[in-house]
Amino acid sequence: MIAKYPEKFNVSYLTTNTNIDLLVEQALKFNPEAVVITDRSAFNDLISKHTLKCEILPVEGLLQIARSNNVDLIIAAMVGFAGLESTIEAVKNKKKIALANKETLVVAGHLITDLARKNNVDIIPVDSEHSAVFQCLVGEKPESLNRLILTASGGPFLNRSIENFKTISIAEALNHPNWKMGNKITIDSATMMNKGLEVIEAYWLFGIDREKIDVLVHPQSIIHSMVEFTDGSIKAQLGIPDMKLPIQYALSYPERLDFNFSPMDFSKYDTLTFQEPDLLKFRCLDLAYKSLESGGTYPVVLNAANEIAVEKFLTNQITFDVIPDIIEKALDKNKFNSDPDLNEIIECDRVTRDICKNFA
Ligand code: MN3
Repeated sequence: MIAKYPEKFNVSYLTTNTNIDLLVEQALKFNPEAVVITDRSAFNDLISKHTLKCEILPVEGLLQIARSNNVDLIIAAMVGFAGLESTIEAVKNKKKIALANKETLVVAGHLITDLARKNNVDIIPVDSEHSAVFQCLVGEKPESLNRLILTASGGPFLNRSIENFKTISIAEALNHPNWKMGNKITIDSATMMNKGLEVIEAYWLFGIDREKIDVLVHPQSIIHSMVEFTDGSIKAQLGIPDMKLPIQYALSYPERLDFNFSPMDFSKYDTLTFQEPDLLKFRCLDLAYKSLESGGTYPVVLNAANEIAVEKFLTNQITFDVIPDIIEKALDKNKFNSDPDLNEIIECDRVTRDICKNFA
């Protein structure tokens, strides 16, 4: 998409954690000023190869990007807590943010939205549900918003009985029915923690009461989310599940650019179905709702404990059904702080990870 619109977009920086091959391919294509490789050994690897003309920077380079005068938009798409500090720095430096990293708002929504307001910075969601809501809200007044309905595919275990959650294999959990995504978010989709994180993300992005954010299971993933207004009218945003569209919209907003899409054939989707989420089966979603309600450091603990629990599952240390147990135990141990600053968030995240490493 960026290659298609060279007059609109100019790539100044590219970053990766470990995916060096793709980074090199993109750097040769877009000629950035510099690339950042956050993983230390991947960084050393690339440095030793010296295949690029541009500067090659380690993880500290993220802050350089956030402060650069040549950058007006940053796509924040790192996985998990790792994206927090550079995103905050970018907002402080008045960079428009296309936000793909939901964890950032989950753990520090109050800090980021405050800073964005003070610095007059737009945060444009990339997450497909939030992009859908964002698109439905164009031209509407905030006070007309009555309810957000975030749709959820329900993941691969929607119809599996909870008694059989213990025997779920890693391969089964990584096999998402509708979306191709990274490992962490795919497991989050299987536990429905992903939807829980998205409820918290929506709370901060759209400034709506948490009681007015509903989750609706819609296995076909054709409706990406909906907004109900005070007159009862409901707007939905639909399309074939393809992340390229919300990414492009975040970059082109408020314009729409052409997109080489395959037209939606509704006859192939003659049945769109909906159901309430089962909070007893998908306890992670319930824990996320409760964490949002309790506020303060609870979402920080929720997120850190989830990251550790997912990692333990992916490395065969725990079974799938234990993921919510670990998160619940961590939430019980939270030393509650109702209004944590950045350092307190970082400390709470670190302490929670330490505690969770000993849970099994
Ligand atoms: Mn999503």
